[in-house]
Amino acid sequence: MADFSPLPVPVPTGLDGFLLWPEFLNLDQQKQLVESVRDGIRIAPLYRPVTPAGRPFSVRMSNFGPLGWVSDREGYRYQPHHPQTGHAWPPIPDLLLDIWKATARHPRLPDACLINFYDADAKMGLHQDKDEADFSVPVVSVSLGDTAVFRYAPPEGGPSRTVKLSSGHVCVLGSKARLARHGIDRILDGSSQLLPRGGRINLTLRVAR
Ligand SMILES: O=C(O)CCC(=O)C(=O)O
Repeated sequence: MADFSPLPVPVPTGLDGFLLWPEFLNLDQQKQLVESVRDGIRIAPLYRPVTPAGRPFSVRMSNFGPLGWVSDREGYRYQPHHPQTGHAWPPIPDLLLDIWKATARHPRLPDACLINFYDADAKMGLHQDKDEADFSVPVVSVSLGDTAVFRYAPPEGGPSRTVKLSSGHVCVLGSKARLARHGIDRILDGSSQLLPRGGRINLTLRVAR
């Protein structure tokens, strides 16, 4: 089990069930995850999915795990293979499983980890994570590289707020916030030196089935 001590205290987010740990990961752990992502995308290359309406995402994606989240003209779903290569996704790195155990505190382990890569212009519209079978299991999200402006709003709607997610931040959407609306307004280009060519990696761990 990776050492996350001293375990930081989550900061207030104003939304019940949305937990945010700034700088949860030290620099070595962040670099280790970047290496794991590099290894992963050698097996399962980043690609640009399209929405069911045929619009390309600005984010490029890949996955770790027995299941990976994909989007195409057929809709949103989880599947065991990369849509372009047809090969299985690489396994979820142990460090990510340790982060899950330390933050989600749920008896089930994730079976899917979406890799989102944002370049300086990429963003993600407000949405809910609803393609999973059991909404009682939280979602855990890890940020690496350039800082993102993360927008969130209660599941039932109402005013949204923003918070900056910097490299090493970890957040959990669970209980009343499991179906929170959330997205990425923008990337603060050049805000981190972690990725030599800039950009942001987000790793979102979920139990899909
Ligand atoms: O990049 C992020 O922090 C959010 C990613 C996200 O909302 C998703 O993959 O559903």
